[in-house]
Amino acid sequence: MTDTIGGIRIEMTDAPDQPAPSEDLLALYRGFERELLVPLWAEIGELMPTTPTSRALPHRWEWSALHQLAEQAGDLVPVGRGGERRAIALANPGLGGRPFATPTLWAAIQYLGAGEEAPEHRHTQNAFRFVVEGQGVWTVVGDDPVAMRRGDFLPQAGWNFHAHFNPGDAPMAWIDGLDIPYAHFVESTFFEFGRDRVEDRSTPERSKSERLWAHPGLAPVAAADSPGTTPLLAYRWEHTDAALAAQLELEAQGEAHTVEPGHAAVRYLHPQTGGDVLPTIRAEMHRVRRGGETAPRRETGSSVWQVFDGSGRVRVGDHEWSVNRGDLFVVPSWQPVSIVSEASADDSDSGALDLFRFSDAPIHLAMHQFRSETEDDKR
Ligand code: 1HN
Repeated sequence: MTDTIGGIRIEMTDAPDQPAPSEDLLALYRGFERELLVPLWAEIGELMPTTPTSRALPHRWEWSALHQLAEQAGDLVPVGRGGERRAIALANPGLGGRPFATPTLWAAIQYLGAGEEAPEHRHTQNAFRFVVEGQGVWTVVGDDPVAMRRGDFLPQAGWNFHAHFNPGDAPMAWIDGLDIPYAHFVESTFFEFGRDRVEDRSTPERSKSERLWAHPGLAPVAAADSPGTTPLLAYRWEHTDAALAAQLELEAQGEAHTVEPGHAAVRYLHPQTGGDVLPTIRAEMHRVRRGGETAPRRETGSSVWQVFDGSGRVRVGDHEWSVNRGDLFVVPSWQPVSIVSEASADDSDSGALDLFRFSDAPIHLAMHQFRSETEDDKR
């Protein structure tokens, strides 16, 4: 309930024992305003909702529209020092036009034409690349060129110098995920330019990081600890694909290692700690068998999903969309998400619906604020 005295809004709230509007009350509220004070009883409903309520809205972006605009940007807008990247961010319709996919996460499509280079720099924000189509760009992290190909997940921990170059004759697009909105909100951001041109244009199949770290269950004894951020710079699709396939094969043989029937999932992990790959970002790949449907699940914190393969329908809160390869959608905090794997209109895909997902779960876990729930948990 709101009342106004002399132009000042007085929140009466639902709290018991609120005084009737009076001249004295008006003087009190004017005093609050003059001294830049706000009484809790006027705000408690918004500050302490009984469950998380997000300003972010569920939303889907279609890859075809995104890609077409990125291509246009490739024709019209150069990439170089100053602008740094030809990255075009998803702006959640609930977040006032800022380049924020969710209150904590940035997601963008990045486009690099044949022969182009995105100059070296470093920032404290944590980042990753995920490749939904194409290949041919190397991201150089420090002095380690790392190939980018379809299905690869490439984490990029904060404060490492990095540049990208495209030595081939075809453009390439991918998605970037970063914790920019979070870092912006807590005001912890540092940024530095690196070399204007990275001289080493070698294009190794396997990066040094993979040669050292991409051996299951093995870590170099001499390696220093890198708490919170993975030293492995590329998680290759062949491994992710095999891990998901094995879960569904074992399920078909009567063993339950899936999240739920018909729904396999893996999480990208730090090889030294077994924890999440980045201090602020969790990343996973999900596979829902054709005809499968996931139970509604919700959790604290927000996530961004991208369809990697297949098609289907996705429900987030009271929004529902059909999704195809490359489409991105946002799940705000505590909104239930469920996924149905369906044949596409032209039935051209292989069967299962594969989805890449990243979230801010590590922040919520570190603060002991993480909760998740399915319909089953409530029974
Ligand atoms: C950045 O460095 C990259 O390295 C992508 O590819 C997106 C968005 C804001 C600030 C830095 C990249 C970015 C970014």
